[in-house]
Amino acid sequence: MKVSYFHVAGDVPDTIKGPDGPDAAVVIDVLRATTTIAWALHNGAEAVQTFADLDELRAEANAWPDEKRLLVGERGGSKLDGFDLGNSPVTVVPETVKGKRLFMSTTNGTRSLHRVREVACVLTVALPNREAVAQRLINDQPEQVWMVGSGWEGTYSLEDSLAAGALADSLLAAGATVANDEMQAALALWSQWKDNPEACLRIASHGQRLIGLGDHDADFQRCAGLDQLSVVPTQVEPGVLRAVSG
Ligand code: 3SL
Repeated sequence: MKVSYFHVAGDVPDTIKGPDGPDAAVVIDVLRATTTIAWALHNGAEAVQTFADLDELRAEANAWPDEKRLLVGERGGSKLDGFDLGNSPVTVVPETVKGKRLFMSTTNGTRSLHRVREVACVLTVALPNREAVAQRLINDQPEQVWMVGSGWEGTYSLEDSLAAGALADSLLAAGATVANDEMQAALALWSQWKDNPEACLRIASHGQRLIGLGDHDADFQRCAGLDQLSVVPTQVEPGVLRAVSG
């Protein structure tokens, strides 16, 4: 297994669609989309359907029974008006999400998912389900794995690289090899922060943005909690993620 990392959707080469493309893509948005997805599916959501475009989201959601859907929307770190939930892993508790489909759009994370949606195997990872996703990849042994961060509006983000390094650390221990310099740098970052990932999330620019918006202590705790969940969010049709245990 060869593992590469791309910081943001815009860095993903167009060869993604050809014979040199990946066998598996793993999308990362530690703060907070892929952490919210992992917790929502762990807590019993039927599926999370992701959208880059809000009009498409509303059209699809309107075709779904009212009592079985939740609209999850975030822009700039805040909940969108008219949506049921913002993008926080703390709010997707069983009483709210069990049996429901979450129609979700976020500033960056859902764009990365959109970029890779045609890959044969698409997973999402965050720190709480890092080991579960690693075990799935180790079992399935895809030849080329592309991890894709979400960043912030096209720019690098520290916390996504941290999680890429965390996942790669587990994969390398099982025999995987590094295929690009971005992956090598992410491993170095993980080795620096692995004893205190929350500190890394808090100094990251998006961590600072969230702190500027108000108290996000519970979000930081949840997003930094390592290897707590066995759920592996897996794309089952374009844009639709379901829980599969690792
Ligand atoms: O950028 C995104 O997709 C979001 O995860 C950002 S936030 O953490 O909800 O502010």
